[in-house]
Amino acid sequence: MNLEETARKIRTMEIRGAGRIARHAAKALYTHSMEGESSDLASYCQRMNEAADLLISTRPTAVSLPNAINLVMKPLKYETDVLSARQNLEERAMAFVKRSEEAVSRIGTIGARHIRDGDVILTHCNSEAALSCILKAHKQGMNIEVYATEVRPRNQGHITAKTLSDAGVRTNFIVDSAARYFMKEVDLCITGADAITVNGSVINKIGTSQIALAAHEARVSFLVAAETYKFAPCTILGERILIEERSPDEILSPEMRGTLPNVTVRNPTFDITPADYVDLIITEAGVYPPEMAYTVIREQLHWDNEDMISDLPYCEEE
Ligand code: RUB
Repeated sequence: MNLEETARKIRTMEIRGAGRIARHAAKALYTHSMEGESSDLASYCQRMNEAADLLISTRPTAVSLPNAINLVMKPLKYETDVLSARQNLEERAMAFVKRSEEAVSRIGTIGARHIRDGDVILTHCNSEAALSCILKAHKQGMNIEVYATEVRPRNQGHITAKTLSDAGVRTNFIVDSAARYFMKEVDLCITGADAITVNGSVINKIGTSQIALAAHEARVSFLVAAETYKFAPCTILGERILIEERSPDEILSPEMRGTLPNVTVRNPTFDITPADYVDLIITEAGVYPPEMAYTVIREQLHWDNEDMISDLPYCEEE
């Protein structure tokens, strides 16, 4: 898949989910580097910077995207010749893809330790990292049952239900608004994350914060499964994560909206769950309470590198 095709598919959500978006962006940079004809370093850098900008512009919330691009692109500025620049960038891109795949698998192993035989688990949206924990527990022979939400308006819950069903996991498929109703039957909630701020707030699919609130009220644990590259270094500098708002067409057709002249349809794609409602964040580097987000950013993302701080272009004001 070339750069433009990847960018289009991320924008239209054919490629979706924070981890997948990051891996596809890294692969697109790899392909773009391989396919290019730049004979000098300056034109190669310009070409790759334009590619990075295009990828960054596709979706604004998942921090995995700028973090992946950052990891692949940033060392370019220290290169002195085009041949090694290309080779090193391509190696970094493929290393990121490998690291990301391994992280999801490792999160499954670590996350399964927090699931007990007989647990009923609620999950929201379609998260590879959250599913990795659930599927690992199932593979280990635990008798678990899952509540999977529908996830209006894009119905990502259908993918989750299909994955769980194919794996033989007993699954209840519910509308989003039924989450609180069923919470009394749930032992544990596990969701993924698109971004985690320095104060431990979790940005994930719209509706996540309501589920966390219902879990808190029912004294049900709320765990977040997320690779370390979902943590947002820019939030250390006080920046906020931009919450994507998608087209109202995803909720009501233009024809239907035409009959409702006084109605504005709002379609925020993600919401923010404050750290108070998150019990634990499961990463490939181990589990952390949300209060330790700063440590994760510092130790796992090496944020204190001057360059990284000085020109982080990837977070915008809410
Ligand atoms: C996907 C979503 C997922 C996170 C984590 O939203 O909110 O829960 O991205 O997923 P969308 P993963 O469908 O709008 O991209 O664990 O797979 O990275």
